[in-house]
Amino acid sequence: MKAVSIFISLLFTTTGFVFSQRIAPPKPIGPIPTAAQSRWQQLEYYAFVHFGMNTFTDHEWGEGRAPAADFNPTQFDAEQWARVVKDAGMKGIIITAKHHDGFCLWPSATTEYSVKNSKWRGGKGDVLKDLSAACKKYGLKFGVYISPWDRNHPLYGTPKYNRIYKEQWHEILTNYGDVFETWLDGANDNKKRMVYDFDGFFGTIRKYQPNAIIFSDAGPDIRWVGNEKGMAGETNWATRDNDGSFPGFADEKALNVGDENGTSWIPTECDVSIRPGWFYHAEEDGKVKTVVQLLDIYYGSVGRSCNLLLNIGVDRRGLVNEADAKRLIEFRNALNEEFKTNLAHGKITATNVRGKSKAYAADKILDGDARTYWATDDGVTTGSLELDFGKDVEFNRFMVQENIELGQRVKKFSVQVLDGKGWKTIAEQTTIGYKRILRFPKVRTRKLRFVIEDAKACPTITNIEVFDAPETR
Ligand code: FUL
Repeated sequence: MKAVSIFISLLFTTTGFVFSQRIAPPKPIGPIPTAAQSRWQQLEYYAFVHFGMNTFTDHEWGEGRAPAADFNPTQFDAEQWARVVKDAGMKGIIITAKHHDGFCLWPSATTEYSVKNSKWRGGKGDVLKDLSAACKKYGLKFGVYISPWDRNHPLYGTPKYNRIYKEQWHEILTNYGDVFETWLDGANDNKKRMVYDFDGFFGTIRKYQPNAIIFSDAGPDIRWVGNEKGMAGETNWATRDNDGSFPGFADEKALNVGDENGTSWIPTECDVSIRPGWFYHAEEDGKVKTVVQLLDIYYGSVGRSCNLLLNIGVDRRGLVNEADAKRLIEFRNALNEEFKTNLAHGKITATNVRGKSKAYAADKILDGDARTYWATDDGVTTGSLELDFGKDVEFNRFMVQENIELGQRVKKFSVQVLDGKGWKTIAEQTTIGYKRILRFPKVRTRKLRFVIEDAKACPTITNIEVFDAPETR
């Protein structure tokens, strides 16, 4: 009896209530995100902070020889970082707790090369303690990068170092509350060619914080985008063939676009710095990226289904420099202008609706609910939605989202508008994924068509929005 009732539901139609069979949702296709990956994807935009011994030696890659004592920020204030990041609309901070020079920003028991032997706060300071507390206070996620490459540790280059590195993760993941993302690269010493125990590293992270996302160029949870410019491929599959991959041997081209038929769900993260360098250098105060450059990065990352990890090099005072803070707020204001008013309202129809059911009807993409979606019948991999605004509207941005919980499906789509002579294609693209945003010259029209030209399986589209962004950019 129970089994039957699951399949029977009430459907409301214009003619009244009718009994109807519930139409089963599409079956997932290919790999799909874990709950942690889905939560991560929704963060979209968060901060990287490069801060450490390099800040005081003016280096990018310190050799691990500068005396620990030299780390001495004069006005260190993690809450100032958190306020700037929060006001900038970013969702969290990932800190370089240890860069290649091996200097630890927390008083690790694994080395003498840390804040405990610095002049800062008489050796009693702990950057991770202050920062994790500040993130908590401001409702931000807290994440950590520790470099496997360690140019200071005496055991580096021997198998014993793998234990040291795992112990460093253990300390970090058990002393500072929730860590949303752990970040590591495969950087290595050219001469020592340390053999890293990556499986052991990942296992340690999983053991102490199973919900933390693990970043490296080879995953396992999220992948590098293949460049440090903040630019995902125009085609960007969250799926990836990852067999045999390990951090440090990145196929940059393949990482940039993913693999259409990849066997793992490993979405992309775009790491890019707001200045030329990752660490703070006073001579770069005039080289902070412009709002226009940051918008290009936003469209090249978030606009291509990639999360944006925008780096700030905190300065020698231990503060986000005024020049960066100002630009981050200007960028936030610009984004607010870009996406001020969603103009996608009106009457919407579809060429095909799954089982003719209201549960998958075209209007599900206008309801602002990420859980509902328009879907077609199984096997129907092309089709379109037509939106009648009811009056002429002007716009130059188009946003579309797939229901990635059922796998990434769309391979090719286009956007058309009705002008005096008929339907005109204003944009054509390939993948969608979690979110795709297109920019094009302003159009004026009463009707818009969103056309799926090709998909791996029946499309599942959760959301469409259009915006009229300022023309000055
Ligand atoms: C790379 C490092 O070598 C750079 O210095 C920087 O930290 C960047 C984010 O990751 O692997």
